[in-house]
Amino acid sequence: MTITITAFERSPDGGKGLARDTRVRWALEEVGEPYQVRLLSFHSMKQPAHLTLHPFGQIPTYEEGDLALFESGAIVFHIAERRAGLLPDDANARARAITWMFAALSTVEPPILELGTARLLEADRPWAAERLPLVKGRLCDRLGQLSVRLGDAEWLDGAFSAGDLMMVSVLLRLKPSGILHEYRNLAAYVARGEARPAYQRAFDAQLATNTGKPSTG
Ligand SMILES: N[C@@H](CCC(=O)N[C@@H](CS)C(=O)NCC(=O)O)C(=O)O
Repeated sequence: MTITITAFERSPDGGKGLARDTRVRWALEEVGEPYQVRLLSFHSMKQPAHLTLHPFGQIPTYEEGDLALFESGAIVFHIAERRAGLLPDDANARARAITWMFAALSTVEPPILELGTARLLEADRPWAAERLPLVKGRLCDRLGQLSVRLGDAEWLDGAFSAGDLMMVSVLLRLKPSGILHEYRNLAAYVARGEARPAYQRAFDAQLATNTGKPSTG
């Protein structure tokens, strides 16, 4: 059955891979599943046709037969559950990998997004200079804890899993800030994720969309 996902017609990041369709593309590439992409303008994302798929008028969405999903976490989880390659067979290891997916999305991503908001959307507010160090401090607390847990390991819990795919995807949003380099093991972890052939194919595909150039992957 054909899988169709949605992505920005023109991503605000110009193709740096930070839009959340990249993590879905990456999961599909990891499990070797072909997919189609329906590109959406900001305007069309807010129209009834898309709102029936995504109540918040965002990307990505996922359609396969009569199944329609939104939320990148739910989509990656669905892909990982239905196809081999992203979740371990052992029940406990699988539960831990899923735990890391949730940790990425609900514990690590929020302070990263908060930093983006503080820097990009609130910089001209009178209280911005006071707030920014607080936001950065909260983020650094989380990154420090994650860095300690990862230690010298290659991945978060044994072999690469959907938990790593999600954690690397979330941490990638920090790349433009340079903060990642304050945590050498996290920077190396993200680089390992980016070096995976499946990530590169996903990245190239979204870049091709955003630059109009054919994919190199
Ligand atoms: N929690 C959602 C967030 C989705 C989201 O924020 N999508 C962004 C692109 S990465 C979007 O569509 N932004 C445009 C908008 O909100 O109008 C997920 O993980 O899928």
